[in-house]
Amino acid sequence: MTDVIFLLNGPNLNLLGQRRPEVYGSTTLGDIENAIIERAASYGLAVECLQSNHEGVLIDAIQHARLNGSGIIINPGAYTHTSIALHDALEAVEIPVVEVHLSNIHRREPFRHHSYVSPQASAVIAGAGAYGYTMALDYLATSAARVLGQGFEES
Ligand code: CA2
Repeated sequence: MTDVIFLLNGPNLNLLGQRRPEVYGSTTLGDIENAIIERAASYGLAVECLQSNHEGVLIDAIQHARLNGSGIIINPGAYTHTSIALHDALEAVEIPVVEVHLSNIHRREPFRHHSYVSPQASAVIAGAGAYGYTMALDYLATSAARVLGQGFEES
C-alpha cells in the first residue's frame, strides 16, 4: 500500500499569493500542494492536502492522519500560537510531524514566538518560505524510510 503524507494548512493560508507577498511570498497554496504532490511521487509517496480555517477540522485531520498516514506536514497558521487542542491532538500521533512556517516567526511580533505545536513536532522549519514545505517532505521521505525500512537513502 502506498504511504501517505498529510499536508495540513491552517487559517488564512488559502490566501497565500493573494495578499502580503512581502511576508508570505507570492506562491499560492495550490502551487505548494502541487509541488509537494509531484515531489512525493518521486519518492513513491502519496499526499493528501487539506486547508481549513477551523480548528476542529484540523484536529479531525490529525486524528485521521494518525491512523492512515506515514507523516504529517503542518502549518497551523495562527493556531500555532493559541491552540492547546492542536497540541493535544498531536500528542497522540506516533508518525513524524513537521511544523512549517513560511515566515521566521521568531523575527516577528512576540506573540508569534511561542508555538504550542513545536513540542509535539519531530522537526520545525521557519523562515524558508514555500521551500520549507519541500524540506519537510524531503525529511519525511527519509524519515518514513527509516521507520518503514523501504530503503530511501538519507543524504
Ligand atoms: O509564517 C507562517 O507560515 C505562519 O504560520 C502564517 C500565519 C501566522 O499567523 C503565523 O504566525 C506564521 C498566518 C497565515 C496567514 O496567511 C496569509 C496569507 C496571505 C494573506 C494574509 C494572510
